[in-house]
Amino acid sequence: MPNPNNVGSLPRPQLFDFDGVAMIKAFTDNWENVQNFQARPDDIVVATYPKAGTTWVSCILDLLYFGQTAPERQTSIPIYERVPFLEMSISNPDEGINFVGVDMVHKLTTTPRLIKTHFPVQFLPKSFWEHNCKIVYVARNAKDNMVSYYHFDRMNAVQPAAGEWSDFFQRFLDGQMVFGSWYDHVNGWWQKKKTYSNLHYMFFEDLVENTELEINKLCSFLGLSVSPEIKQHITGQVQFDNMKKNKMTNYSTLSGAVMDFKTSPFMRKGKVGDWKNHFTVAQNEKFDEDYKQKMKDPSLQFRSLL
Ligand code: PPS
Repeated sequence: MPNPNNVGSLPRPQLFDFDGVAMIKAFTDNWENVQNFQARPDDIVVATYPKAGTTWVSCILDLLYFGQTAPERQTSIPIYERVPFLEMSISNPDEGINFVGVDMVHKLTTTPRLIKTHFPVQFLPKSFWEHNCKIVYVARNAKDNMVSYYHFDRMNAVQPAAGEWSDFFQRFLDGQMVFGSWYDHVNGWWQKKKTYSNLHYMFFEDLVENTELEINKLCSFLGLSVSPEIKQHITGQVQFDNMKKNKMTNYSTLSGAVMDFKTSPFMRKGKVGDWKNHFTVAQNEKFDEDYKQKMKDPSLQFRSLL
């Protein structure tokens, strides 16, 4: 009997505690090489809790830096190769899968290198801090983040099985998700921003509300001078429907072996407030109570929780 939690022939992994953070082997197997990674001063890191808008911001950055000079990238290289996932280390030769983030970064020929990570702040390799690299952190409100993560775990063989929604809901509150607690993640990076000025902290909800404004803020942070016409063009290129249609941004190149798009596509809804279609009234009350206990810093405010 095939395991219904598997996608393709890959067995679903187990979570384990790794220095106080729930992790899976795919993101710890290459630990030494990842931690010893040598950053360059102009490397740009996109850091997020999973499902917070990584791909969206990765595409924006790629277009800002290379949209004019290397437009062929956009139509020939999947976003996960243009912006490699540093800590990923998975290989399944039978399925033709071999993703080792560090090696993928080393193969990049363009400058700056754009690098994705889902690490909580304490796991980021020290070389990035030593070189004062620019870091873009994207955060998404916990309820929508949870829902998006649930659908991702249903369809992605690299992740532990999602299980029942009610169990997933509780595991999210308990921080038993790959890359640990959402609460620790968004707070950890928020605290870092207070002392590390090369960190730009942005919110998924702001991107939905006004993508162009967020692109403007990104350009200021990165010191990029981009014409209003190009910014407007990029805003159009990264709208949800366009990214969903685009094979180089919608992850369809991984559909089958790793991801099961019949269960749920990678570009699923891209909305704020979809949690209302998932949370029961009781779950919402429980969530809100728990949230108050965990989110103690009044300077970190998320929108669209109500
Ligand atoms: S991952 O796997 O952690 O890298 O996923 P990530 O890219 O962080 O998050 C995926 C969610 O972001 C939504 N998304 C977008 N929403 C609106 N507009 C654009 N352009 C866009 N691009 C990605 C994507 O649909 C996932 O959210 P959900 O709520 O599941 O749709």
